[in-house]
Amino acid sequence: MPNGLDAKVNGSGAPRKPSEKTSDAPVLGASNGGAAAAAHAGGDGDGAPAELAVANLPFVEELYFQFLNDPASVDPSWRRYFQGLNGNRAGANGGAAAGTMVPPTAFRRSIFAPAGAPVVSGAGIAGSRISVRLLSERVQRLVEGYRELGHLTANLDPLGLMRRKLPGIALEEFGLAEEDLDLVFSSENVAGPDRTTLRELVELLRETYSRTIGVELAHLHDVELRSWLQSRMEATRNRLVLTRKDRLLLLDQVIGAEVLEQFLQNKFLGYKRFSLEGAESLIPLLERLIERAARSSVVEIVIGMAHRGRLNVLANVLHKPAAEIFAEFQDKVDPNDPSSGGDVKYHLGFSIDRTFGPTANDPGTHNVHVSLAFNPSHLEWVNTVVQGRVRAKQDRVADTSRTRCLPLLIHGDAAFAGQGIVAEGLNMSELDGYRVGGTVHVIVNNQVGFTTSPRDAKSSTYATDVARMLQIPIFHVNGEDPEAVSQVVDLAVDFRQRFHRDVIIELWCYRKLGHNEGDEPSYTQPVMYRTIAAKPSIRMAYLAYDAANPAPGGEPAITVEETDAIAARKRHELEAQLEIATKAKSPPRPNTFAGAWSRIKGGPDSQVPEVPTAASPQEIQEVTRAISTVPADFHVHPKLKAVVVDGRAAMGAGDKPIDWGMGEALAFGTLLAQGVRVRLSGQDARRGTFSHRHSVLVDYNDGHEYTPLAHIRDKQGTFEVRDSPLSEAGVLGFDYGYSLDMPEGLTIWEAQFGDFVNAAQVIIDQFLCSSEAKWHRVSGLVMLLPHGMEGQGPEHSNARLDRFLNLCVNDNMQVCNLTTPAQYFHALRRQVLRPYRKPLIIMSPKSLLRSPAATSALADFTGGSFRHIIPDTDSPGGKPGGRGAVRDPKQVKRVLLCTGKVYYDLVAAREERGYDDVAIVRVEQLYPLRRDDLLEILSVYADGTPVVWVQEEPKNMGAWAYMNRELQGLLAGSFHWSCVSRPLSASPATGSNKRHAQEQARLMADAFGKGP
Ligand SMILES: Cc1ncc(C[n+]2csc(CCOP(=O)(O)OP(=O)(O)O)c2C)c(N)n1
Repeated sequence: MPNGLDAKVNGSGAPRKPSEKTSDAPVLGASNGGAAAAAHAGGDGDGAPAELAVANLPFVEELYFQFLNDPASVDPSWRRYFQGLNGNRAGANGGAAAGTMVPPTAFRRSIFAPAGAPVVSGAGIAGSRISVRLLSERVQRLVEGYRELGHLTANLDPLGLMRRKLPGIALEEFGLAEEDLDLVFSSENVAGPDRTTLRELVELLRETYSRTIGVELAHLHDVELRSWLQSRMEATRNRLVLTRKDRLLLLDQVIGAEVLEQFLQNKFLGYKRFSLEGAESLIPLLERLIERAARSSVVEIVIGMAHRGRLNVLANVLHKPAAEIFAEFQDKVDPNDPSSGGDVKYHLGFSIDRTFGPTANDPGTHNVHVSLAFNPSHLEWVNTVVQGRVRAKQDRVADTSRTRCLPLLIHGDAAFAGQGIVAEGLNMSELDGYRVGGTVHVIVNNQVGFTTSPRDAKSSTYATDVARMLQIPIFHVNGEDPEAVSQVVDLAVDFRQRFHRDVIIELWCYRKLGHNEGDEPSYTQPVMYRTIAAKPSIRMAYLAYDAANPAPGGEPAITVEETDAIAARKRHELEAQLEIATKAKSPPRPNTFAGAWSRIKGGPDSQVPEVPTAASPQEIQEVTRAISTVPADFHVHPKLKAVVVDGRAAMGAGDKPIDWGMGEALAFGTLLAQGVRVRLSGQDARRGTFSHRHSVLVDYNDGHEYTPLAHIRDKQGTFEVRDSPLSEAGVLGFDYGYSLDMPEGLTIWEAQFGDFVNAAQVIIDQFLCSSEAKWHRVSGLVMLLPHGMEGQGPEHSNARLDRFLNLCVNDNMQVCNLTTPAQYFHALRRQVLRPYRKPLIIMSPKSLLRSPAATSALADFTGGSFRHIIPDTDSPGGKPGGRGAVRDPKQVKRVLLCTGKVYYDLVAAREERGYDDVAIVRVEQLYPLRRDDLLEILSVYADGTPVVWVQEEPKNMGAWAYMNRELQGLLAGSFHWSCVSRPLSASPATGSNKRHAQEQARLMADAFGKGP
């Protein structure tokens, strides 16, 4: 029960005058019963007592909070009243919601305030008798109000056109009034003095939270994060005071950006360049960010960004010689050199070593390697690729704190709000398998996406709202305030380095021209573009800022003439670069295979020799011992022990045929023993979707984990197997990125079922299959895509082999559909041991994982190598003696050519039917196809023998179209070439198991061509 209703406020001595319409405060405060009586007496029939309006509300509000926390603590008559409130979430049980109800944060929103009631009496609080505590609480709520909502009143939009959906902050909302401004309050929990007037406090809060920086913190649950940010911002009023020299530097950078755009416009009129004009502040922002990061132990930065302003970033941040950019505009490609002209200029990457020397505050010299990742047009899809690259770089140098390598992603506002891949990347940021120590995101909010206005592009208040899912601050900053931009950069970098989390900077600016330079933006945004046309440039805005906010030390303001001189110098430099470009014959070739890549090749498959991939018996034994042994105090699940521990020990000893899971474990283990790093990520990858892998064992008693492959020998490669979040696109992008920067490792992404891989189609199309052609970037990523028609319905049957094969050209990928564990073993080892990097797409098995037919002998691991095509002589029944054996190739009447699981169906059918004149040949690697090997294998059969491509997929899927393209001409004249498959179909498979079986029987009958 408040006892201070008659207290004097801060010694002002003026008792609060109660509203004449309401009960006198001492009466209200005298007893709960009295108050309740007043409430009832004044009730208007719907439970809203008129007496509770205005001046009494603080008392009733406080009593109500008390009731919410402990219903028994208030007088029964009050309790009855509160319980009876319409819509009272406390409910009939009284206090059912106690502790969960959020008290109104603003006085005007009190649930007791009658509609339309004035918020405070005209006399103001200072003139009233009121509890010191209550008033202080209101001040505290005001402080919290600014911290939580101050961003809503910040001046962010340089165009001044932004319409606010939510109200701003006014004293009245918190039960305070102008008259209270000179009262002194405790300000202990705000940076600065412990006591201050409300006026000073409000000024500090406004400057910190509502000037030209808006910061969103309300979603942070972690008090440490909030307190750190609040104290950093409040202590400086969220402003960095820059010296004249600093300001000149910023202006130099802004002018550099402006002059480049204008130069390109003049010299290459009509060319697309996706101008940065209107957002030139991005350049000083990035410059400061890179330097700050370099000074706080970052040695490598990987940037991902789209087209907007990219040429400017390349020239002015990455220091790509302008002559190279001009040469690209001049389109100086050698039409005979397939490696030139792979992508448009505003998608190209570049890298540079930047050095930052000593300053007054930092005596050190800092080097940082900055790369801009190659990028497709597809906005935002580079995000997780960059993060994967950074993770690999961190792993390479054992940067366990992940503070030495930093991902920096630059986004457009429409793209950030619209593309779902953004959410996937953000969700991955705190997961052990994908963490990179925090990505710095810069959203260049030019308030339009192509021609689409924000109201049609997002449902949220800010383009950045999706990032509120994370415990990270979101800074919004007006791009025309250079000191505010510098301040948020410092906060962002320091936050990332300290808390190892993502951080968001939204740079509010505008787009001076249309989406590209040929577009007329006033067709769709006439009002905005009239405002833009009348606006002085960012350079002028900076100058105006400098004049209005004098630099410390009484230094004179920077003059227009000074900036004109800078601009003239920069134009002169660009003229010289243009001359170099004009004289050059062709642009320089991008440097591809340097550093970690110097040992590695891309290009044609035939130019890189095969390497031995068999393991020695000792290596097999060593790995077997590791994977079939657990610590003495580890309790393997009783059902697993026989399969994984005892079973794998027997396989490794040669006492049992080796199955798929063991074959894979031996491939991983032998590579690890050789020091190779192995990373496998995918949904449920640790156990394996089909419960065949069990790479991480979980103690049956207490749930702790043991990873046998991490215990092969003291010095071995790192084994990392990760259950991924339920994403295909984001995770595949990440692992692809990882493979780019871990060329010596084995990096694998596994789909739950291959059918889901098309959720990541952009990564496949824009990166995996085309990055070498476009950007000279090669990847050795392995994709495991469970594939096979096994009666599981349309979405658990088909990894769309046809689509991968359709993308194959110029040896850009390898596509396999393997039939034995030994083949899988050799394919994985070959992928790393051969100094050749190409994505390897494997249609991986499902039922074959447990099929006794699909096993291999130990000798196939200690000898042999990967086989592109396997002739019939290696099939069960392919050798003389067995039922259905092919005795003499010359007697063969039909050759069945197939790939993957259907091979086993054909062998079983041949054996069942006792045919001895049908040969079955397996194509294990479909692309690149060894056509000569195939011809040689077929050469033992008589001319004119029918060669039938048999596939279980519908005719418009699987490998038929591709094989037909490859072989029709090759076999013409020698063999009769045809196809047996399921009929053409829109859906990959039937949903009926019965129908599946019928189709399968039919397929087998057709394959042998001898009827059912
Ligand atoms: C995934 C994708 N969809 C569509 C496009 C076509 N497109 C290019 S730029 C653009 C607008 C982007 O707006 P915003 O993200 O605000 O960046 P801005 O161009 O305004 O800098 C669109 C839709 C694209 N490049 N990528």
